[in-house]
Amino acid sequence: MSTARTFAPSFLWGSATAAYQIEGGVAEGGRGPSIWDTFSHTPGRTLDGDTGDVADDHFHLWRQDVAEMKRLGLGAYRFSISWPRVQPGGSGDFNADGIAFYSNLVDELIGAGIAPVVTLYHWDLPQELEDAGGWTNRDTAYRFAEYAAKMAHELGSRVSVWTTFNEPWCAAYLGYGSGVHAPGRTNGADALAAVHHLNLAHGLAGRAIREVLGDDTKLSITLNLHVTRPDDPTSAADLEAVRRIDDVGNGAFLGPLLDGAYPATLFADTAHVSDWSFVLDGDLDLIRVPLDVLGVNYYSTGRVRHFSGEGERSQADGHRDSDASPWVGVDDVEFLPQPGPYTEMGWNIEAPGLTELLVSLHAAYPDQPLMITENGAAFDDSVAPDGRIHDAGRVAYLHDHLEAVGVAIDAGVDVRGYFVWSLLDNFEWAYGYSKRFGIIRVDYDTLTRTWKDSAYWYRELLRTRTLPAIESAPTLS
Ligand code: PNW
Repeated sequence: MSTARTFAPSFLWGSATAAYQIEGGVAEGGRGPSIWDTFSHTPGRTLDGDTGDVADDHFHLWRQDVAEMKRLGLGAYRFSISWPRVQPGGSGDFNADGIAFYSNLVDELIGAGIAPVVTLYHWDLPQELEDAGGWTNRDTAYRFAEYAAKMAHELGSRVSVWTTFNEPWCAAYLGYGSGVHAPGRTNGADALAAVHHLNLAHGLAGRAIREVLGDDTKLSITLNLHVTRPDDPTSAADLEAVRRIDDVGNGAFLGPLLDGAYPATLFADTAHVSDWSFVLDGDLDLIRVPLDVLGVNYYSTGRVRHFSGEGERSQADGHRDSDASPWVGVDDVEFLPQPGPYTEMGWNIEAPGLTELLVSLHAAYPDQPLMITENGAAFDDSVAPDGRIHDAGRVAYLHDHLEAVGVAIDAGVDVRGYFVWSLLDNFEWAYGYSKRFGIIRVDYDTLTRTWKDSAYWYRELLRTRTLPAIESAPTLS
């Protein structure tokens, strides 16, 4: 039995979305094509050939969506800017209509008392830049910094937090390694080059934003950090497997962003894939900019063991099947199925993993404020005969993970806020519309928005700032 828990008045409560997942309007208002338009329109890339052409039609329904947020009582809204909407080719001319769309959205949010938390890149690279090499091309990092500076200039101090990237891990390893995300390339060396150029782009953009807006501006990046357990904690080989996944998955970003260096072991582990000659003198100084807050996306955990090379290797790492692995250079590690329960994504539910992650981040970076920029769950949310959506599984998931955040706060971790993924059901990348993460249901035929029980639950939580007690308190492992 847990007891009720009240969060501090300064704790930021929000919900999150991403441009390509909700906007639609892909050929409207002067928007250029992105790698996700190309990818989703390529047969076989997304489930049932789903695309973001219409999505939630947020491009037209944005005022209504902000009204829903206001009804929910959100303190903040995390959304992403579609780069090709504001700069169709990724370099050169900007598109005034595209910029106006986001400027109006920001004004509407502020008018509703909601703090805009902006992400500059949630995976929708302008196609023209991909044609020139995408994130394997160092030049893309400089183009990104120009785009960032322009947006800082246009939206200015109306934006509460500027986030450069959402999950560069996905952009690099799923986009260029396993190929299950756009641009769908499967080359380990390219994926590592993408990792570095995304890091570099973060540093260049962070500096550019600070130059435009001054030191008061709040700068951030959001990472999906991997909580990975050894199958046998007494096995040195399994612990080594965890270390390798940790380096490729977490250290490749945390290292340069917060420590000013890549883990030396990462270079050694991936030497057979890449010589990392794309890391130039001075890059690491450019990448490390003080982060006002580090965004943490958390959904699930992983379990690995050393793979001896014999028999079939299990790859139950929660990623959609691909012959190529996103774990570049890590050939002797096996991902094992986790015990349930699971969400519809097949991801295991393990709230204490979030406490663990936050506590370990705080131990490594004691002065670094943190924020949960995504947490949520896909469930089959059918509409009940009473017309409501009784998503008890999602309510339990959100409750237990907020409890896990509370436990971390009690342990001294500086967590500034929490954003539910997602405000609306939306285009779940390679899974198309088959997975629903929203606290608000979207009927894809009528585009009608309907609050699920979780939305009513979240509204009450935001009103009281108090997480009610539940019968089965999550236990810390
Ligand atoms: C995040 N993985 O994606 C994204 O930021 C969202 O756009 C997305 O809708 C949400 O989580 C739910 O999937 C991820 O394979 C996609 O580890 C894949 C992974 C992690 C996060």
